[in-house]
Amino acid sequence: MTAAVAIAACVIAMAPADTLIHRPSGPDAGPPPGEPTEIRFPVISDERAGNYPCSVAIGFLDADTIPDLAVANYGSNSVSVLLGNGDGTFQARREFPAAFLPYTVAIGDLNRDGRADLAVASEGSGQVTELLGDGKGGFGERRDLDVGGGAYSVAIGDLDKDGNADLVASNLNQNRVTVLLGRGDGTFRPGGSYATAHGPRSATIADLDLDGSPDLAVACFNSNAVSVLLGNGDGTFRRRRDHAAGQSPYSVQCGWIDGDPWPDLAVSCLASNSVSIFLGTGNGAFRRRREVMTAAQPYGLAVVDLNGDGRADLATADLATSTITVAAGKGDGGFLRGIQLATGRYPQCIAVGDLNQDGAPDLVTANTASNTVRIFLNRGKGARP
Ligand SMILES: [Ca+2]
Ligand SMILES: [Ca+2]
Ligand SMILES: [Ca+2]
Ligand SMILES: [Ca+2]
Repeated sequence: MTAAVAIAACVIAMAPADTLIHRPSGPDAGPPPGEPTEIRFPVISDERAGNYPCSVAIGFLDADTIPDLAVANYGSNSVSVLLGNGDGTFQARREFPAAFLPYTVAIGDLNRDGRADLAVASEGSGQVTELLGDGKGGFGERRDLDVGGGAYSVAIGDLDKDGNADLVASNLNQNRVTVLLGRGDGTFRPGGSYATAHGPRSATIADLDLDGSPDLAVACFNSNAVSVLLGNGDGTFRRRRDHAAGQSPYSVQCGWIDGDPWPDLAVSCLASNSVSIFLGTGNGAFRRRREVMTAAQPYGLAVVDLNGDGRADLATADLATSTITVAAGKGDGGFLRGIQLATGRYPQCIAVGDLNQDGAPDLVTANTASNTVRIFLNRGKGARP
Protein backbone atom coordinates (compact mmCIF):
# COMPACT_ATOMS: atom_id res chain seq x y z
CA MET A 1 0.00 0.00 0.00
CA THR A 2 1.12 3.51 -0.67
CA ALA A 3 -0.20 6.68 0.84
CA ALA A 4 -2.00 8.97 -1.54
CA VAL A 5 -0.23 12.08 -2.66
CA ALA A 6 -1.20 14.76 -5.11
CA ILE A 7 0.03 13.68 -8.52
CA ALA A 8 2.07 16.10 -10.59
CA ALA A 9 -0.09 15.55 -13.64
CA CYS A 10 -3.19 16.79 -11.86
CA VAL A 11 -4.14 20.24 -12.97
CA ILE A 12 -6.54 21.11 -10.20
CA ALA A 13 -6.00 21.75 -6.55
CA MET A 14 -6.48 18.82 -4.21
CA ALA A 15 -7.86 19.08 -0.72
CA PRO A 16 -6.01 16.96 1.84
CA ALA A 17 -7.87 13.72 2.23
CA ASP A 18 -8.96 14.26 5.79
CA THR A 19 -10.14 17.83 5.52
CA LEU A 20 -12.97 17.49 3.05
CA ILE A 21 -15.91 19.26 4.61
CA HIS A 22 -18.91 20.53 2.74
CA ARG A 23 -20.15 23.71 4.34
CA PRO A 24 -23.48 24.66 2.80
CA SER A 25 -24.35 28.33 2.88
CA GLY A 26 -27.08 30.61 1.58
CA PRO A 27 -30.81 30.05 1.40
CA ASP A 28 -30.56 26.93 -0.77
CA ALA A 29 -28.19 25.29 1.64
CA GLY A 30 -29.30 21.67 1.42
CA PRO A 31 -29.88 19.54 4.46
CA PRO A 32 -31.34 21.25 7.50
CA PRO A 33 -28.97 22.20 10.33
CA GLY A 34 -27.73 19.27 12.33
CA GLU A 35 -27.72 16.88 9.39
CA PRO A 36 -24.31 15.40 8.56
CA THR A 37 -22.92 16.96 5.42
CA GLU A 38 -19.29 15.85 5.41
CA ILE A 39 -17.78 13.44 2.94
CA ARG A 40 -14.33 12.36 4.05
CA PHE A 41 -11.90 9.72 2.95
CA PRO A 42 -9.23 9.59 5.66
CA VAL A 43 -7.50 6.47 4.30
CA ILE A 44 -6.42 6.17 0.68
CA SER A 45 -4.26 3.37 -0.69
CA ASP A 46 -3.33 1.63 -3.93
CA GLU A 47 -3.25 -1.99 -5.00
CA ARG A 48 -1.65 -3.39 -8.15
CA ALA A 49 -3.85 -4.59 -10.99
CA GLY A 50 -2.98 -5.96 -14.43
CA ASN A 51 -2.15 -3.88 -17.48
CA TYR A 52 -4.52 -0.99 -18.31
CA PRO A 53 -7.30 -1.76 -15.83
CA CYS A 54 -10.52 -0.32 -17.23
CA SER A 55 -13.17 -1.59 -14.88
CA VAL A 56 -13.52 -2.66 -11.26
CA ALA A 57 -16.45 -4.43 -9.59
CA ILE A 58 -17.01 -5.21 -5.91
CA GLY A 59 -18.61 -8.43 -4.67
CA PHE A 60 -18.15 -11.48 -2.46
CA LEU A 61 -15.84 -13.78 -4.36
CA ASP A 62 -14.83 -16.17 -1.59
CA ALA A 63 -16.71 -17.69 1.33
CA ASP A 64 -16.37 -14.87 3.84
CA THR A 65 -18.53 -11.76 4.18
CA ILE A 66 -15.72 -9.36 3.27
CA PRO A 67 -16.05 -7.57 -0.09
CA ASP A 68 -13.54 -8.45 -2.81
CA LEU A 69 -12.53 -6.81 -6.09
CA ALA A 70 -12.59 -7.97 -9.70
CA VAL A 71 -10.68 -5.84 -12.21
CA ALA A 72 -10.85 -6.08 -16.02
CA ASN A 73 -7.39 -5.53 -17.51
CA TYR A 74 -7.75 -4.29 -21.08
CA GLY A 75 -4.02 -4.46 -21.76
CA SER A 76 -3.39 -7.95 -20.41
CA ASN A 77 -6.61 -9.71 -21.52
CA SER A 78 -7.21 -10.79 -17.96
CA VAL A 79 -9.23 -10.28 -14.82
CA SER A 80 -7.50 -9.58 -11.52
CA VAL A 81 -9.17 -10.85 -8.37
CA LEU A 82 -8.21 -9.20 -5.09
CA LEU A 83 -9.64 -10.83 -1.99
CA GLY A 84 -10.39 -8.41 0.81
CA ASN A 85 -8.90 -8.64 4.29
CA GLY A 86 -11.80 -6.69 5.80
CA ASP A 87 -9.82 -3.60 6.72
CA GLY A 88 -9.60 -2.07 3.26
CA THR A 89 -6.45 -4.00 2.34
CA PHE A 90 -6.29 -6.95 -0.02
CA GLN A 91 -4.43 -10.19 -0.56
CA ALA A 92 -2.05 -10.49 -3.51
CA ARG A 93 -4.00 -10.49 -6.73
CA ARG A 94 -4.77 -13.55 -8.79
CA GLU A 95 -5.08 -13.36 -12.56
CA PHE A 96 -7.63 -15.17 -14.70
CA PRO A 97 -7.73 -15.10 -18.50
CA ALA A 98 -10.42 -13.13 -20.36
CA ALA A 99 -11.08 -12.67 -24.08
CA PHE A 100 -9.44 -9.99 -26.26
CA LEU A 101 -9.55 -6.46 -24.86
CA PRO A 102 -11.79 -6.90 -21.81
CA TYR A 103 -13.44 -3.62 -20.94
CA THR A 104 -16.07 -4.19 -18.27
CA VAL A 105 -16.43 -6.75 -15.48
CA ALA A 106 -19.63 -7.51 -13.58
CA ILE A 107 -20.24 -9.85 -10.64
CA GLY A 108 -23.27 -12.11 -10.20
CA ASP A 109 -24.27 -15.72 -9.67
CA LEU A 110 -24.68 -16.94 -13.23
CA ASN A 111 -25.26 -20.64 -12.51
CA ARG A 112 -27.28 -20.42 -9.28
CA ASP A 113 -24.86 -22.36 -7.13
CA GLY A 114 -24.66 -19.61 -4.53
CA ARG A 115 -21.13 -18.65 -5.59
CA ALA A 116 -20.32 -15.39 -7.31
CA ASP A 117 -19.27 -15.55 -10.96
CA LEU A 118 -17.81 -12.98 -13.34
CA ALA A 119 -19.09 -11.66 -16.65
CA VAL A 120 -16.50 -9.76 -18.68
CA ALA A 121 -17.36 -7.77 -21.82
CA SER A 122 -14.50 -7.85 -24.31
CA GLU A 123 -14.55 -5.15 -26.91
CA GLY A 124 -11.93 -6.80 -29.13
CA SER A 125 -13.69 -10.13 -29.50
CA GLY A 126 -17.33 -9.07 -29.29
CA GLN A 127 -17.88 -11.51 -26.48
CA VAL A 128 -18.93 -11.73 -22.87
CA THR A 129 -16.64 -14.10 -21.02
CA GLU A 130 -18.19 -16.10 -18.23
CA LEU A 131 -15.91 -17.17 -15.39
CA LEU A 132 -17.65 -19.45 -12.89
CA GLY A 133 -16.52 -18.99 -9.30
CA ASP A 134 -15.50 -21.82 -7.00
CA GLY A 135 -16.56 -19.86 -3.93
CA LYS A 136 -12.96 -19.60 -2.76
CA GLY A 137 -11.83 -16.75 -4.98
CA GLY A 138 -10.87 -19.05 -7.84
CA PHE A 139 -12.53 -19.28 -11.23
CA GLY A 140 -12.86 -22.15 -13.66
CA GLU A 141 -12.23 -22.32 -17.34
CA ARG A 142 -13.66 -19.39 -19.20
CA ARG A 143 -16.61 -19.61 -21.54
CA ASP A 144 -16.90 -16.93 -24.25
CA LEU A 145 -20.41 -15.94 -25.30
CA ASP A 146 -20.82 -14.09 -28.61
CA VAL A 147 -22.74 -10.85 -28.19
CA GLY A 148 -21.63 -8.88 -31.26
CA GLY A 149 -19.14 -6.16 -32.02
CA GLY A 150 -18.21 -3.26 -29.79
CA ALA A 151 -19.05 -5.14 -26.61
CA TYR A 152 -17.86 -2.46 -24.21
CA SER A 153 -20.10 -3.24 -21.28
CA VAL A 154 -22.12 -5.95 -19.62
CA ALA A 155 -24.67 -5.81 -16.82
CA ILE A 156 -26.26 -8.68 -14.88
CA GLY A 157 -29.90 -8.84 -13.79
CA ASP A 158 -32.95 -11.08 -13.92
CA LEU A 159 -34.65 -9.61 -16.96
CA ASP A 160 -37.35 -12.28 -17.38
CA LYS A 161 -37.99 -12.82 -13.67
CA ASP A 162 -37.37 -16.56 -13.71
CA GLY A 163 -34.77 -16.37 -10.95
CA ASN A 164 -31.86 -16.99 -13.34
CA ALA A 165 -29.31 -14.25 -13.93
CA ASP A 166 -29.41 -12.71 -17.41
CA LEU A 167 -26.95 -10.49 -19.26
CA VAL A 168 -27.20 -7.33 -21.29
CA ALA A 169 -24.23 -6.20 -23.35
CA SER A 170 -23.88 -2.92 -25.22
CA ASN A 171 -22.74 -2.95 -28.84
CA LEU A 172 -21.13 0.41 -29.35
CA ASN A 173 -20.67 0.20 -33.11
CA GLN A 174 -24.05 -1.34 -33.85
CA ASN A 175 -26.27 1.00 -31.85
CA ARG A 176 -27.97 -1.74 -29.92
CA VAL A 177 -27.88 -3.79 -26.78
CA THR A 178 -27.87 -7.58 -26.81
CA VAL A 179 -29.71 -9.66 -24.22
CA LEU A 180 -28.72 -13.18 -23.16
CA LEU A 181 -31.21 -15.05 -20.99
CA GLY A 182 -29.80 -17.41 -18.39
CA ARG A 183 -30.91 -21.01 -18.03
CA GLY A 184 -29.66 -21.06 -14.48
CA ASP A 185 -26.86 -23.53 -15.15
CA GLY A 186 -24.38 -21.05 -16.55
CA THR A 187 -25.61 -21.39 -20.12
CA PHE A 188 -27.57 -18.71 -21.95
CA ARG A 189 -30.00 -18.47 -24.83
CA PRO A 190 -30.30 -15.49 -27.16
CA GLY A 191 -32.74 -12.90 -25.86
CA GLY A 192 -32.71 -10.58 -28.83
CA SER A 193 -31.17 -7.22 -29.41
CA TYR A 194 -32.70 -3.77 -29.15
CA ALA A 195 -31.93 -0.51 -30.90
CA THR A 196 -30.51 2.32 -28.82
CA ALA A 197 -29.42 5.82 -29.69
CA HIS A 198 -26.05 6.14 -31.44
CA GLY A 199 -23.00 4.78 -29.63
CA PRO A 200 -24.24 2.79 -26.60
CA ARG A 201 -21.35 2.72 -24.18
CA SER A 202 -22.84 1.22 -21.04
CA ALA A 203 -26.16 0.04 -19.67
CA THR A 204 -27.69 -0.29 -16.26
CA ILE A 205 -30.57 -2.51 -15.18
CA ALA A 206 -33.19 -1.05 -12.83
CA ASP A 207 -36.95 -0.95 -12.44
CA LEU A 208 -37.41 2.62 -13.61
CA ASP A 209 -41.23 2.64 -13.74
CA LEU A 210 -41.74 0.54 -10.61
CA ASP A 211 -43.91 -2.05 -12.34
CA GLY A 212 -41.82 -4.92 -10.95
CA SER A 213 -40.04 -5.62 -14.25
CA PRO A 214 -36.41 -4.66 -14.86
CA ASP A 215 -35.79 -1.86 -17.36
CA LEU A 216 -32.66 -0.64 -19.14
CA ALA A 217 -30.99 2.75 -19.28
CA VAL A 218 -28.19 3.06 -21.83
CA ALA A 219 -25.61 5.85 -22.04
CA CYS A 220 -25.16 6.61 -25.74
CA PHE A 221 -21.82 8.26 -26.36
CA ASN A 222 -22.18 9.47 -29.93
CA SER A 223 -25.68 10.89 -29.71
CA ASN A 224 -25.56 12.76 -26.38
CA ALA A 225 -28.53 10.79 -25.18
CA VAL A 226 -29.61 8.19 -22.70
CA SER A 227 -31.94 5.54 -24.12
CA VAL A 228 -34.56 4.12 -21.77
CA LEU A 229 -36.06 0.73 -22.65
CA LEU A 230 -38.89 -0.39 -20.41
CA GLY A 231 -39.03 -4.13 -19.76
CA ASN A 232 -42.05 -6.34 -20.30
CA GLY A 233 -40.92 -8.72 -17.58
CA ASP A 234 -40.37 -11.64 -19.94
CA GLY A 235 -36.91 -10.62 -21.11
CA THR A 236 -38.24 -8.43 -23.92
CA PHE A 237 -38.21 -4.65 -24.01
CA ARG A 238 -40.37 -1.94 -25.43
CA ARG A 239 -39.17 0.54 -28.02
CA ARG A 240 -36.67 2.98 -26.60
CA ARG A 241 -37.27 6.51 -25.46
CA ASP A 242 -34.26 8.86 -25.77
CA HIS A 243 -33.47 11.70 -23.41
CA ALA A 244 -30.97 14.42 -24.31
CA ALA A 245 -27.95 14.38 -21.96
CA GLY A 246 -24.71 16.35 -21.81
CA GLN A 247 -21.95 15.67 -24.31
CA SER A 248 -20.52 12.16 -24.74
CA PRO A 249 -22.45 10.17 -22.12
CA TYR A 250 -20.38 7.33 -20.76
CA SER A 251 -21.81 5.79 -17.57
CA VAL A 252 -25.40 5.66 -16.38
CA GLN A 253 -26.59 4.81 -12.88
CA CYS A 254 -29.98 4.67 -11.23
CA GLY A 255 -30.66 6.07 -7.77
CA TRP A 256 -33.12 8.00 -5.62
CA ILE A 257 -31.82 11.51 -5.96
CA ASP A 258 -34.81 13.62 -4.94
CA GLY A 259 -37.40 12.93 -2.30
CA ASP A 260 -40.07 11.18 -4.34
CA PRO A 261 -40.41 7.41 -4.76
CA TRP A 262 -39.59 7.44 -8.48
CA PRO A 263 -36.12 6.25 -9.49
CA ASP A 264 -33.85 8.86 -11.02
CA LEU A 265 -30.92 8.57 -13.44
CA ALA A 266 -27.45 10.07 -13.42
CA VAL A 267 -25.28 10.02 -16.55
CA SER A 268 -21.60 11.00 -16.66
CA CYS A 269 -20.85 13.09 -19.75
CA LEU A 270 -17.17 13.24 -20.45
CA ALA A 271 -17.07 15.99 -23.06
CA SER A 272 -19.18 18.40 -21.01
CA ASN A 273 -17.39 17.59 -17.72
CA SER A 274 -20.69 17.01 -15.99
CA VAL A 275 -23.20 14.53 -14.71
CA SER A 276 -26.67 14.87 -16.23
CA ILE A 277 -29.42 14.29 -13.66
CA PHE A 278 -32.82 13.04 -14.81
CA LEU A 279 -35.48 13.06 -12.11
CA GLY A 280 -38.10 10.38 -12.55
CA THR A 281 -41.72 11.52 -12.72
CA GLY A 282 -43.40 8.13 -12.85
CA ASN A 283 -44.12 5.49 -15.46
CA GLY A 284 -40.54 5.62 -16.72
CA ALA A 285 -40.71 9.31 -17.69
CA PHE A 286 -38.13 11.88 -16.64
CA ARG A 287 -38.08 15.60 -16.05
CA ARG A 288 -35.75 17.82 -18.08
CA ARG A 289 -32.21 17.31 -16.96
CA ARG A 290 -29.93 19.27 -14.66
CA GLU A 291 -26.14 19.29 -14.89
CA VAL A 292 -23.69 18.78 -12.03
CA MET A 293 -20.16 19.90 -12.91
CA THR A 294 -17.18 17.55 -12.38
CA ALA A 295 -13.47 17.71 -13.20
CA ALA A 296 -12.39 16.89 -16.76
CA GLN A 297 -13.73 13.80 -18.52
CA PRO A 298 -15.87 11.95 -15.98
CA TYR A 299 -15.95 8.33 -17.16
CA GLY A 300 -16.96 6.25 -14.16
CA LEU A 301 -19.95 7.17 -12.02
CA ALA A 302 -21.44 6.11 -8.70
CA VAL A 303 -24.68 7.24 -7.07
CA VAL A 304 -24.55 6.44 -3.37
CA ASP A 305 -25.14 8.03 0.03
CA LEU A 306 -21.57 8.66 1.10
CA ASN A 307 -22.20 10.83 4.17
CA GLY A 308 -25.04 8.93 5.76
CA ASP A 309 -27.63 11.71 5.59
CA GLY A 310 -30.07 9.56 3.65
CA ARG A 311 -29.54 11.50 0.42
CA ALA A 312 -27.79 10.17 -2.66
CA ASP A 313 -24.42 11.69 -3.47
CA LEU A 314 -22.36 11.49 -6.67
CA ALA A 315 -18.84 10.28 -7.28
CA THR A 316 -17.13 10.31 -10.68
CA ALA A 317 -13.78 9.03 -11.96
CA ASP A 318 -12.39 11.94 -13.98
CA LEU A 319 -9.94 10.58 -16.52
CA ALA A 320 -8.22 13.72 -17.79
CA THR A 321 -7.51 15.19 -14.36
CA SER A 322 -6.80 11.84 -12.65
CA THR A 323 -9.26 12.63 -9.89
CA ILE A 324 -12.52 11.64 -8.39
CA THR A 325 -15.18 14.29 -7.99
CA VAL A 326 -17.46 13.85 -5.00
CA ALA A 327 -20.62 15.97 -4.79
CA ALA A 328 -23.01 15.80 -1.83
CA GLY A 329 -26.69 15.54 -2.70
CA LYS A 330 -29.18 17.96 -1.21
CA GLY A 331 -32.01 15.49 -1.47
CA ASP A 332 -34.04 17.64 -3.85
CA GLY A 333 -32.17 16.85 -7.07
CA GLY A 334 -29.52 19.50 -6.43
CA PHE A 335 -25.92 18.91 -5.39
CA LEU A 336 -23.28 20.91 -3.58
CA ARG A 337 -20.22 21.85 -5.60
CA GLY A 338 -17.99 18.83 -6.09
CA ILE A 339 -14.62 18.33 -4.46
CA GLN A 340 -11.72 16.53 -6.14
CA LEU A 341 -9.29 13.94 -4.79
CA ALA A 342 -6.32 12.45 -6.65
CA THR A 343 -6.49 8.95 -8.11
CA GLY A 344 -3.87 6.98 -10.00
CA ARG A 345 -3.37 8.12 -13.57
CA TYR A 346 -6.35 8.21 -15.91
CA PRO A 347 -9.09 6.53 -13.89
CA GLN A 348 -11.89 5.12 -15.99
CA CYS A 349 -14.18 3.37 -13.53
CA ILE A 350 -15.42 3.83 -9.97
CA ALA A 351 -17.12 1.22 -7.79
CA VAL A 352 -18.79 1.32 -4.37
CA GLY A 353 -18.67 -1.15 -1.48
CA ASP A 354 -18.03 -1.27 2.24
CA LEU A 355 -14.50 -2.60 2.00
CA ASN A 356 -13.56 -2.21 5.68
CA GLN A 357 -16.97 -3.20 7.02
CA ASP A 358 -17.58 -0.11 9.12
CA GLY A 359 -21.01 0.59 7.65
CA ALA A 360 -19.85 3.44 5.40
CA PRO A 361 -19.59 2.89 1.63
CA ASP A 362 -16.06 3.11 0.23
CA LEU A 363 -14.88 3.87 -3.30
CA VAL A 364 -12.45 2.17 -5.67
CA THR A 365 -11.14 3.54 -8.97
CA ALA A 366 -9.45 1.58 -11.78
CA ASN A 367 -6.48 3.67 -12.91
CA THR A 368 -5.67 2.77 -16.50
CA ALA A 369 -2.23 4.37 -16.81
CA SER A 370 -0.96 3.38 -13.35
CA ASN A 371 -2.02 -0.28 -13.50
CA THR A 372 -3.54 0.14 -10.05
CA VAL A 373 -6.80 0.45 -8.24
CA ARG A 374 -7.07 3.22 -5.66
CA ILE A 375 -9.11 2.60 -2.53
CA PHE A 376 -10.82 5.48 -0.74
CA LEU A 377 -12.02 4.48 2.73
CA ASN A 378 -14.92 6.65 3.75
CA ARG A 379 -15.57 8.06 7.16
CA GLY A 380 -19.30 8.40 6.99
CA LYS A 381 -22.15 7.65 9.34
CA GLY A 382 -21.73 4.34 11.08
CA ALA A 383 -17.97 4.50 10.82
CA ARG A 384 -15.97 3.69 13.90
CA PRO A 385 -13.75 6.57 15.07
CA1 LIG B 1 -22.01 -19.18 -9.32
CA1 LIG C 1 -33.65 -14.57 -15.87
CA1 LIG D 1 -40.04 -1.61 -15.02
CA1 LIG E 1 -16.35 1.46 4.82
